[in-house]
Amino acid sequence: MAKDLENEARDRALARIRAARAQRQVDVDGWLQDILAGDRTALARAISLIESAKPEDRPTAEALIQKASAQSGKALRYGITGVPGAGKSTWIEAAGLDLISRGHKVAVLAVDPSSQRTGGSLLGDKTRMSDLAQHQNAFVRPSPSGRTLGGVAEATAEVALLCEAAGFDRILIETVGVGQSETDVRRMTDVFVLLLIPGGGDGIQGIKRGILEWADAVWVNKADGGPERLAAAESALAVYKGALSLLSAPADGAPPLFGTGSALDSGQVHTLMDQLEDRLAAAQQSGQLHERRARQWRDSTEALLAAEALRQVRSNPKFPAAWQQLQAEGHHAQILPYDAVRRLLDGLN
Ligand SMILES: Nc1nc2c(ncn2[C@@H]2O[C@H](COP(=O)(O)OP(=O)(O)OP(=O)(O)O)[C@@H](O)[C@H]2O)c(=O)[nH]1
Ligand SMILES: [Mg+2]
Repeated sequence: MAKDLENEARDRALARIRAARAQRQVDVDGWLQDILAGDRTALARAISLIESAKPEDRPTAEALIQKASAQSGKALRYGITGVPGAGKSTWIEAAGLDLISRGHKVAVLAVDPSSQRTGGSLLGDKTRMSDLAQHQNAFVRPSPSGRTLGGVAEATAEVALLCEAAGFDRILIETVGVGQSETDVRRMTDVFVLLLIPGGGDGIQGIKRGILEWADAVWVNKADGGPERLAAAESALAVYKGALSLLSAPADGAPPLFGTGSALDSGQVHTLMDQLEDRLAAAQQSGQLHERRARQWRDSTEALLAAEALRQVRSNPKFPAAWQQLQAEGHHAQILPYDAVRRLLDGLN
């Protein structure tokens, strides 16, 4: 009798768990339906979940991303980088409005690793992009705090995917071009725009070599306000072209577009957008875009694999002692690093 009661209680508990699981399942599906139907609140909530630093939020976030990925792949992604204050947000607002006038729906995301320190520059960005932010065919999302579980770039890629599922067919991603983040952004965008400013010291303004090689368009911004500024912009562009000619052929095969202009001049931005959209259409036709995405997929997977392999090695119980011993002896014994790595890995097995 007692046994029966026990069994009954257990069955009831199991049924409750199953129901809760099913409920969660329904939630994810319903949630995704809302996102697909264009519900902004549902999208914003999903993005917050992706950016959450709580491990318990991760399974739901992953379930959403997984399901949403079936609806994505059709949007085109722009990456915009440049030194702080180059005019990226201003340019994006003009470019975004231009894309909307062509019938597109535009999502703007920002990767700003510094925002953790400064408390977020995106509040500023939202004000700067006020016309775009208020447009019904646009979605402007403040940058994640940098406290997400994975990297900021990974979170941005996931957010971009959700935005695609929500029907945004042009995703513009702003990143400050002075750190690692822009290389990550390059890995997830179909076209990469570098903004420079006139008179920025050595002309390439501390922009990393990788960015120089990968820019699809280089625009010296703030070429307005008089002949002196125009001349300064032209000379900045000349320095840049000089720097680029020292490098090997562009990694993607297509030489970058060069220009000077003003992000405050919508006509000039429109002209550049014409060229970029034409390029994207041609790359789609020729299969180049497909190749680029395949390469991006491989690079991202490789980067993840490297990080995961390192994590596994470090979590091996024998690792701390072996690592310490190697550090204590390796240098004095003049063991070459690759030899040290081999010995270390052998010792862990
Ligand atoms: N004269 C002129 N001013 C511009 C132009 N583009 C941007 N600005 C101004 O430059 C300042 C910085 O512009 P933002 O668009 O915020 O620059 P940003 O690169 O997004 O800046 P961060 O996100 O802080 O790195 C603002 O005051 C803009 O109004 C331009 O083409 N010409
Ligand atoms: Mg900005």
